[in-house]
Amino acid sequence: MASATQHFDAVVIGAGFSGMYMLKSLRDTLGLKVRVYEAGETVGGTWYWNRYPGARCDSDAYIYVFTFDKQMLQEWEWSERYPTQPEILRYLEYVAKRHDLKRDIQFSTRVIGGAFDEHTNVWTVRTDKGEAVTARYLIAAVGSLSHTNMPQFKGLEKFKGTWYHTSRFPKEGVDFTAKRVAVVGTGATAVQAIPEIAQQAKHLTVFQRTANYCVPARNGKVDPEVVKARKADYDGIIKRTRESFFGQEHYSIPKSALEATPEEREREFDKRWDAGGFAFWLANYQDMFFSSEANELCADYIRRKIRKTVKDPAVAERLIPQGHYYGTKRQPLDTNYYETFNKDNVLLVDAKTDGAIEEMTEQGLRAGGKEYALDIIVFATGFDAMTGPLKALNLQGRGGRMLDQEWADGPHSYLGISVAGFPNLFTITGPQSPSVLSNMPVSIEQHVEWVSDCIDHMNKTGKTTIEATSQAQEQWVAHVNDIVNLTLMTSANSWYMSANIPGKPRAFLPYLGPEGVGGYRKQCDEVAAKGYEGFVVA
Ligand code: NA7
Repeated sequence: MASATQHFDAVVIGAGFSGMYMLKSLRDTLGLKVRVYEAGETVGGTWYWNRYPGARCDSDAYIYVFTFDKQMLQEWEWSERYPTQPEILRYLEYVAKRHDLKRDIQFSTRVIGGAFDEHTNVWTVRTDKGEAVTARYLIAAVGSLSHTNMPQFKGLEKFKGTWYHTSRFPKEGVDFTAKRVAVVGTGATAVQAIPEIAQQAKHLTVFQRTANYCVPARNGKVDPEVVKARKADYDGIIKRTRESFFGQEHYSIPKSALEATPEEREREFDKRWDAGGFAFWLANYQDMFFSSEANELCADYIRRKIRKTVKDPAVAERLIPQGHYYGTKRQPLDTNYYETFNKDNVLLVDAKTDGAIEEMTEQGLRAGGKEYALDIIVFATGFDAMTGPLKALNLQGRGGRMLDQEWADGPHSYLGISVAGFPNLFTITGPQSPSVLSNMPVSIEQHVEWVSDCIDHMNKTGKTTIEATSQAQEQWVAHVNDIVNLTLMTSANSWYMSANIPGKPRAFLPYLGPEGVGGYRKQCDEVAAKGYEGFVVA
């Protein structure tokens, strides 16, 4: 192992939204010496890597921002309701420049290991460039959806065409013109990519394993008067999103779907459907996530929409989800997704009715005993979510324990921000925090500020280590599971439930409530106010 030559107060891994703000906060607010390592060539994290056709944010842009710099909120102008991936990268470059962040970020450098030394109480962090540095604090800002899930398809090496994963698309893009293309997967990514690829490709075959309930995004220009009003009300927006359930300005209907009359329900559903975005998912009847009967009413509405949009009834039936409740998988937002299946050059191959993918061949792929000839395969097969990026860091805590071993049966964390046996390690939007169930920047800012306050407290009180107790951690794990077990979420084979990857132990990865991100924020603040209850501070 290379010997450590430089020492930092903190090392931050990742320069996406989380790492950028963590650096800003520790360096400029606390005056600490910080090094950020980032595998990409520039800032952006998730938004640097996910450059597939149609990649854009599913949260409304006006809340998909940093709020720590009020002038940026006034200055920055988004061009549409949901910004595209290149536009988000431009935004993050603007933030990096304005706050002079890049001078402390080492790009094109991947962290390949970290070990806590129990005698000196510092972390040694190793990189793929052969470098090793030490730091008092180690902060994993590695993103929740950054570890690619590329299934081991039999025969992939035989395929003579080209293939890509959506989360590692070539920077120069891919020309699909005159090509026979396949998209494997129909999650939120594929739902964005499919309509775009279908416009260019000679022929597109979509391989669907599980149909999803999609709702319209309704992207477009935002009325300048609305933009103006929002800019004037940012203090209110910040307060409301921070106190909200999902970090969004969406509020559920305080009523059971079963109590509403059919006419009233239809009106409420229409309102949300017409508004587009996450309204149908996050601002629906309050029992939608709890009662199978209430959920069925919402699902039925979407089924009717699919049948109305897709012209071929047999294709429509294949696109209608079976076997999971509405909203229990991540809501994909649709812009011409269902309409795309009306095009002559688009074919849907559904694992349930047409047969599952068996293998890749020289000429394409075989599914349900039939070979499909292809030039390009696009795998939109998602991520080893939340735990994947952290387990890959090769972190060693007290007594030689390894994080991937500690989490062999699923995540164990305290508040989703700390792990027993791993002192001075913090995980921004880590497993068992609200994270992916919220508008990410809201949760990122909350975690960054909490960690920053904690380190400030440590320095001011002359303490050097903070570590979750096993007892507090296991109570938190039980609490996370108790809450989600009250909902329908656990019944789905979703990536939230770790069920998208063979062999990944079934466990709910984020933290749901009971009062959403607002309540969680209060819990974290109370822990700090009680002298970091549940932690050993020494
Ligand atoms: P998702 O939501 O995990 O979707 C991946 C898709 O790929 C989904 O339809 C999967 O089917 C399918 N898949 C995964 N493995 C296979 C195999 N082995 N064979 C066939 N099909 C497969 O990932 P996304 O990238 O769309 O979205 C991830 C998040 O990024 C999204 O939720 C947003 O938060 C941003 P399945 O449903 O598992 O049966």
